[in-house]
Amino acid sequence: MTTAPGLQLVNRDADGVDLAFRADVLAGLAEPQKAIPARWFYDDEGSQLFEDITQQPEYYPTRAETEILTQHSAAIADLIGPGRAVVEFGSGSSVKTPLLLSAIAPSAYVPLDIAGDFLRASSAALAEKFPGLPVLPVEADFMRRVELPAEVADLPKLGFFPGSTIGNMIARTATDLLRSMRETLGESALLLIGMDLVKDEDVLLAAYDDAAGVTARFNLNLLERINRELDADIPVASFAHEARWNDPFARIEMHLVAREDVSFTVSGQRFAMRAGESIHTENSHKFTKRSSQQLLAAGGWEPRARWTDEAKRFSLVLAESRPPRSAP
Ligand code: AVI
Repeated sequence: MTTAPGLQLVNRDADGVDLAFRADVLAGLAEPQKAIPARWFYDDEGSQLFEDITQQPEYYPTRAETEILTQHSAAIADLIGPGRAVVEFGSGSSVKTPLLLSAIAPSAYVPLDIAGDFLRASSAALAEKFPGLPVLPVEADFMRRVELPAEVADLPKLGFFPGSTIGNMIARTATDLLRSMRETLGESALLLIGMDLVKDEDVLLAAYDDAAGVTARFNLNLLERINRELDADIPVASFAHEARWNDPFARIEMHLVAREDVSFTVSGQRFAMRAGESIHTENSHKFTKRSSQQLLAAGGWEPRARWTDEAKRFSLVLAESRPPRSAP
């Protein structure tokens, strides 16, 4: 494994408080529409709850994308060809990554993640499954250009970004990421990206508010995490999980809604909320064929092929890096 020694990605104060977490929470709670970035969901508890969400009957994206990778593996492999270095943006899923790697005969696998522990554990598991494949994890924030290991410098690259995680970003951030991916992967790279599709509102709302209450626990865990880590006293039982469909933006929004008037302290700062007021915690954008094409184009990628699951709930798009041009 090749992680830079001493690489310090999380900035903590003397009490071990993650300073970026505290800054985001304090700034977000001071906004007129309170909001906290979704990336703070994923502490150990939240990561486990997300894994549990993917097992819920209502949460179709993981099963639909796995179906695509299984059913269309031959066509996907044909277009990608053998010998590419697969660069995964994120630590890799225990199911989807092996499906892709077994389908395409890659020359190396390079997972990028800011969460080093998670990265090391998933890389070790992968290396065991694919004994002949060089596995070269890089601990890095992939929202910016990442320096890839020298071993893959001259190999053609395939970026892999499954799960429709791109949908958790607003268009501006998603575009920035797609551009950074081009810079990380270099000329003539390919990108295989999962993009969830617009569909019946009831199906979407159920996927983000499952009957077993796992997504509700995932959302509320953010408040528990603030209490655990930021010296806070948020009355978690006074909040309810809510999933909303925002049609103009074609996205599911998750909110934490105050059931009654509440006041609480976070890191010495006092906040108050009225009953019904919410903290906006996540966007999950859904795409059409057209909107996915537009977003990819804005980020410098041209779709080459597109697959959906049988029920047309989810899409996997293979795109090619395009040099910038100003003429039509
Ligand atoms: C990680 N991401 C793609 C998930 C989604 O569907 O937007 C996160 C999630 N939030 C609630 N359920 C799942």
